[in-house]
Amino acid sequence: MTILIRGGTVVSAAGASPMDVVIDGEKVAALVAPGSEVLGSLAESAERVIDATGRYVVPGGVDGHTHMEMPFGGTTASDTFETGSRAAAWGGTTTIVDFIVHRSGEPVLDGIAAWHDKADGNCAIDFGFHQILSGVDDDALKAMDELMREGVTSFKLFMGYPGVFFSDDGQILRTMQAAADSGALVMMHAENGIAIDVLVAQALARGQRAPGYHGTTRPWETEEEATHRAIMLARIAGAPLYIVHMSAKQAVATLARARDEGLNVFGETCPQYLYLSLEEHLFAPGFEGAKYVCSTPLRSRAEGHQDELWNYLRTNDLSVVSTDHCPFCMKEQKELGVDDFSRIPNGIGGVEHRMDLIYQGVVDGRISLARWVELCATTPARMFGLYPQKGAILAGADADVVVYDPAGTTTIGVDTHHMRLDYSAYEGTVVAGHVDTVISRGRVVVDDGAYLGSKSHGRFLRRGLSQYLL
Ligand code: DUC
Ligand code: ZN
Ligand code: ZN
Repeated sequence: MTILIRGGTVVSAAGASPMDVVIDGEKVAALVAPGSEVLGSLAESAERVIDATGRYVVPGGVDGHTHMEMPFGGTTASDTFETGSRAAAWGGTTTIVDFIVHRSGEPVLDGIAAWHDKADGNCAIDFGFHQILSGVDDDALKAMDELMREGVTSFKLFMGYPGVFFSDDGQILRTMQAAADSGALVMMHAENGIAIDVLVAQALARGQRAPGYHGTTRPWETEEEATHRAIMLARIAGAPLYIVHMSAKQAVATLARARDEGLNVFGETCPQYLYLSLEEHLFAPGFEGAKYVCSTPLRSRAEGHQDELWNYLRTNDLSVVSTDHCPFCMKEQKELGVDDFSRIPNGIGGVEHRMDLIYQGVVDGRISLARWVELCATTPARMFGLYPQKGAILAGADADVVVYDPAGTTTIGVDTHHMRLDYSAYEGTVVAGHVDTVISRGRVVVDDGAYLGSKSHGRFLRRGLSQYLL
């Protein structure tokens, strides 16, 4: 199908300009200056013309951190690839990169087949995989090369969750050394899980069982210490490092210092850490706080973490906003921890709302329009070896395009969202901006409030190396 998007303002990581976009089949064919003579004939031959007057035309969002159907915490994340990718599309995200699970002692290569079984033919938008490696051993190190050949070029390690996903410092160092040789990207869950387990046991012994104690038993020091240690190990190995879901301002300050010293290290944060807090959400009355149990935890607003994270996004000390989409329903899932916060499955669902919540940062004067696109599409595409196929509207790129109405508004809530989740972490929040039209590889999947996508549309993306490698 040929589509002409006319009259809009195309926004890239470099800025915004009035431009018409021509889509031919699955690809962007051309960007044309308005008023150009070629437009007349294009407008006549296009099978569909979308009037984007007064709208922004932006690259489809790239969410580099999701957990569809993740078995975790005694249950399984509630969104399947089908339901979660549909919700992502509704929110203007056209690519996800999901994590293949591996647990200590299991054969690593069993995971990729299981993830293809879940995702292939069930995903409304294009998707790639990262690989989790737990308790790294020789089998895991060998598997890394095989996975790289399959287009899985990034590997997540955990300094938290002892006995489940945890790797010790020697295992982390060996993985980083292998990554330094192969060009793989190591992603780190930076929390000192050994110390956290002591604090959790002590809190429970004191009778502190409510969800809020999930936050107080994971103090900022446990994130900052692990962040520092991970950076030092990466420095020894000479490997790049990407730290996921950063929430503590002190940890990001440590990352920023390392970047200033020239180390090739990067940080990601998520909307929940920019909007939600320990006091208002995790310590909400009764069991309400369970909705907000995730790791790293929400941080104190009184201590100013949220404002500092926005600043770090503006200054590029934080490079990417992902969602860490890992939804668990209150009923029968979060409820597993009704008497004991340490049994509440860790995770928040948000794949649908990232573009809108970060656009609100533009409206609030925290980041520029171009930075919105850079944080939500262009940098994640580059970071995970998908650019320029994804992350930008360029001739020859995949036609993943969102027509975004800056004058519209979006009301977030369980009655209107499309995620398979029986609550919303942002219930009642009204944000500026509205996703009008979403195009995934040349197919209109969301059109003015109607869903036109299909679960068989999304294709697996064999990713290249991170484009931030030196
Ligand atoms: N943190 C979460 O909150 N959920 C999934 C895994 C993780 O690291
Ligand atoms: Zn994590
Ligand atoms: Zn995660």
